[in-house]
Amino acid sequence: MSSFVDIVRIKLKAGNGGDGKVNFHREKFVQAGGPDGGDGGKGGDIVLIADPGMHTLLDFRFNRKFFAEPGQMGGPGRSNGKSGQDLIIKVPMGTLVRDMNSGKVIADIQEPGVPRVVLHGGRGGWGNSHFANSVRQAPNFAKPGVRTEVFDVQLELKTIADVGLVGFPNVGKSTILSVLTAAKPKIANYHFTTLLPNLGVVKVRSDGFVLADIPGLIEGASEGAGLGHEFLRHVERTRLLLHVLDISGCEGRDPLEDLDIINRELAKYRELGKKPQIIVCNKMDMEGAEENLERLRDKLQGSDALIYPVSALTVQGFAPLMDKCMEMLRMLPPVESFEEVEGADEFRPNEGEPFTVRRENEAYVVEGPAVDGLMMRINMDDAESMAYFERTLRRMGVIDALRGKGATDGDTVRMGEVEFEFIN
Ligand SMILES: Nc1nc2c(ncn2[C@@H]2O[C@H](COP(=O)(O)OP(=O)(O)OP(=O)(O)O)[C@@H](O)[C@H]2O)c(=O)[nH]1
Ligand SMILES: [Mg+2]
Repeated sequence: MSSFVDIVRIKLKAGNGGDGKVNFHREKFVQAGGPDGGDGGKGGDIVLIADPGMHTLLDFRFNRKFFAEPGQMGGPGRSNGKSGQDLIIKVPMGTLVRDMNSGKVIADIQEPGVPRVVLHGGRGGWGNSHFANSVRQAPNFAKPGVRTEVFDVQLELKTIADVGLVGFPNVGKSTILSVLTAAKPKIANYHFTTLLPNLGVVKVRSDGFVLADIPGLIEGASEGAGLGHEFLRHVERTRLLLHVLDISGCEGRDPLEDLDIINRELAKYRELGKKPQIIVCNKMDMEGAEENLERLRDKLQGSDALIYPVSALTVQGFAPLMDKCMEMLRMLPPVESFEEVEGADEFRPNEGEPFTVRRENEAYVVEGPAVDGLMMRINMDDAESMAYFERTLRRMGVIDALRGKGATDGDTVRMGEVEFEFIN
């Protein structure tokens, strides 16, 4: 039985930005040349793209970590570091990407071949050539590149197939899948042979669609009987249903009643009753099939029900059925989209308040992404870097905010690992 995976958790990380370079131009007889350290390259993005040839998330079972390449460090002579390569991840159409931390859907991959950046690579740091000015002619510091975080995301496959085979156990759903596709599902003469959907690709001339064999449903499935909820969830993720009946009634049930029972269960589970369906009368090779087919036709006369008699044993009756599926799929919309968070393609989960100031005992604590970013870029042992630090704090409004909270000269201010005295 082919394994089927519809939810996986993976780790994603965009590439770190490359560090800026500290370098001074050197030439023969020129003692101290100007600063010419280049910038670090940008880290690679994490890009998702829908591959119409992929139908499961199986590949992700064995490969769970996707880290894009970092940007390279800047070089001398103002040469910039190479950008890290984007990491392109192929997923099946209809894959939802959910951030595990916030629980939000950050992307809903629907269209084939359209790349979606879900995590942006870190910016490269500036080389020391940027920090020269009339006063500071030999800056011996540069900025490190922006470090990126690891994200835990869940991939959920929303659409499993275009067409789903539904019906009571033992009516021949798996057998139908096996005669129409290359799939080799387990077939046996007992109920609930199939416990996970099996998928196969049906070729119809130059076109085709994905067919799913869904485990058998029973009365009460919509209330959870016989793993009903689990199975109906799979039915929900198809666009068209083939409602399979054992029209011979060889198990002693009446196929006309079977049809009503399953349709009642479908109607009770969300919107499944509204999903378009074709009635497939299987086991036409058996005794009693013709009579039951006539009864069914009589009963449904005047309705717009579509009825196709077939035999999976003798492989008869499938060509017109497949043509009808193809025709209907062309008209049917894709499975409805889930709501994405606003601007999901520009997902920047780190952005909140740039910084906050709070009092902790005798000290003032400044926290937030803007401060973290700044702390990463400065070099505490370097006077010029510290001067830059102070100017930046003023420009960002941190000094004003501290003053607003009552900080006066000599008070202790803490940022990350560092403590210093407040000077207004
Ligand atoms: N005579 C006859 N037997 C069939 C036909 N199709 C399937 N069968 C038999 O019916 C039995 C059940 O077939 P499956 O394909 O396993 O049925 P299923 O609907 O997938 O059953 P579950 O997975 O238990 O829900 C097997 O013994 C098949 O060989 C048919 O067209 N004619
Ligand atoms: Mg089966």
